[in-house]
Amino acid sequence: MSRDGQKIDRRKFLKGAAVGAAAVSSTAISNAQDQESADHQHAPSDIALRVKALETVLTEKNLVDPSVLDEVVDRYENRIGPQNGAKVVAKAWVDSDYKARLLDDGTAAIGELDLLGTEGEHMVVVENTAEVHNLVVCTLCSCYPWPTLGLPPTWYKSSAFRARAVIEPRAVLREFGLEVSDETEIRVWDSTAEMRYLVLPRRPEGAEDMNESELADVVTRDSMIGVAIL
Ligand SMILES: [Co+2]
Repeated sequence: MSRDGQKIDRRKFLKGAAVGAAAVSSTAISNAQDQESADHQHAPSDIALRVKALETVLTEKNLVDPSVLDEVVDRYENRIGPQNGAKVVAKAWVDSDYKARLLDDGTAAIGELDLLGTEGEHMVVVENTAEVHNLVVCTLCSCYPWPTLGLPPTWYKSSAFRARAVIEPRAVLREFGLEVSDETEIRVWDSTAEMRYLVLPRRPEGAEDMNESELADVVTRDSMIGVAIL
């Protein structure tokens, strides 16, 4: 679907949400959802509906500009995400000079690709090797490098992951299906508002003949957080 098509759908949906917000009636909300189900596979969750209703009210009171909201949503839905981090990783794999710059000064090297931004102004890149496996967490909240990885997954924000990643990283990784041998050191990096981390995973076996863009396609979000390998 084109971007314009999405925007039209979004507008249509806002009208449905407005009905729900104004009436505060479960019947009105379920009608809005039924209407929406005709166009979309999944009806929105209750929280999504509340957000949309709030957006509608703010828009009607001229407190927010809906075109600005559309721009923000489009940015995080379509343009900012792990595909950006994957570009950084793939470039580091094929360009050893770039890799050296990336590990020396992540912020500058990611800036070379124009991939810095809000919630990712100061970046440190840590390299997985045969001896060291890196894992990123934010023990305090959910600091995460938005420009290179998009928005953090739910489990990253969970109190269980935040607490246990530091205390028992090997057990946590095992639960993600990743067995790290006892000989491999696990380094856990605690993100802050000032410093965000990106893991440079090891290039997978059998990827020797791939070009940079093919390599970018095999890099996963989880491998750049450190809960998976490639
Ligand atoms: Co945080």
